[in-house]
Amino acid sequence: MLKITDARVIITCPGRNFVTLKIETSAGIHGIGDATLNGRELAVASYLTDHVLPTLIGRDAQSIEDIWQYLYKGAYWRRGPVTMAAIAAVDTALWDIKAKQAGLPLYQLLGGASRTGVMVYGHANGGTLEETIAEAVRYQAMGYKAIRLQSGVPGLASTYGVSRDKLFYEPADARLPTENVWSTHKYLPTVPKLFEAAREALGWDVHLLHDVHHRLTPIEAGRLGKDLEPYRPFWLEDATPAENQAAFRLIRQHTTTPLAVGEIFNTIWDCKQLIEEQLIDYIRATVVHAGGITHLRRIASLADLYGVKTGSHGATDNSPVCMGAALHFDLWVPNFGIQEYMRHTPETDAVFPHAYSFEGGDLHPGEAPGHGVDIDEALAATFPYRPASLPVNRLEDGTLFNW
Ligand code: EZ4
Ligand code: CO
Repeated sequence: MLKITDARVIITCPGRNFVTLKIETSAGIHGIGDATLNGRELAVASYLTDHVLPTLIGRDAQSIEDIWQYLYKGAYWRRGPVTMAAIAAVDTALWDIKAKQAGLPLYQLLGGASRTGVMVYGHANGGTLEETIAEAVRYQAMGYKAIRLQSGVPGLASTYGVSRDKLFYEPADARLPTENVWSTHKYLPTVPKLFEAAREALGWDVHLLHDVHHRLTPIEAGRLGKDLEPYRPFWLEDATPAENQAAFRLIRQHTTTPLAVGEIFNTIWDCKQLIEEQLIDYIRATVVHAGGITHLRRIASLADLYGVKTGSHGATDNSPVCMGAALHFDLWVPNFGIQEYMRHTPETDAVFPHAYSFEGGDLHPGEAPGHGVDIDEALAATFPYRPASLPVNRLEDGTLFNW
């Protein structure tokens, strides 16, 4: 028995907000888990502090599965991003503790390394096609084997994925939601042009990706996928909102461009049909938003049966704690595809000292016992919480649209 003696939530804003759960045990071993839900941080913090943590004190930290089931079934109100981020934080912290107790890096407990490193993709973006290509060239020079391309759309003031600060994209940039304007008609022809220019500048060895960010109808997505086929994209992400999983049938009928979806999914039920009908190629569920290592492992196992690979979300709002845990998962998972990697700022890296490192286009989780990420609480306390919201999106006539 390794008793949970204390558990608390730490909120810090070293450039952007992070919610971190720290669990302490009778043996003096502690573990941490990421609980950050971008723009809704305090809801998860309250869920943990007010409802979950009081039930954890005195429990055996070694009973990861039992605690997961207790928090999932015991809430009665199952699923949802707030609940599942809270469960993920507990689960991640408990895996951290178990691996530290064993004196092993977490990937060893999962089954050991299946590969030498975790291929990641970086984000090249710019206001214009030319700017984006120049950024992509820079990423290629840094050693990236895979690069996501996002570019501004002529005639639109702003769009998803184009940042002010090139390396460190963060869309939650204002106290209240910024309002963007969207036009599918203006956007659709720009992406094939971007990919054509990218292949010319970067060649054919590098993998190229694009995120539609839920802005197309299935038939529009089928058209875009078809137009991109000559440039062999690695994937087209979030082509259409996925509440309606069957919608992907229509996209599938029209294109061989590989499809990725799932960064906002929180359970296996969100992707069951997508996987079983082989409507997607990559599942983007991640540790912090899909119930932790324990649940993500189930999603990946289901996906493996149907030839679907993993491609976990790794934006800057997934804290280094999530990234560390995800990299152990990625190093082990048999049906690994790719891992998204948006770099954190130096301030964030200082608050979360970590064992993972980037080399030659891959990340490696390192050999430190646990998931290899910790939190410097004294430093974290110098960056107080600052409310921030994700943007909203309207069509040119004012109709509220998907962001
Ligand atoms: O918009 O993480 O692929 N990455 C993404 C991200 C998401 C943010 C939302 O918090 O789509 O940029
Ligand atoms: Co995305």
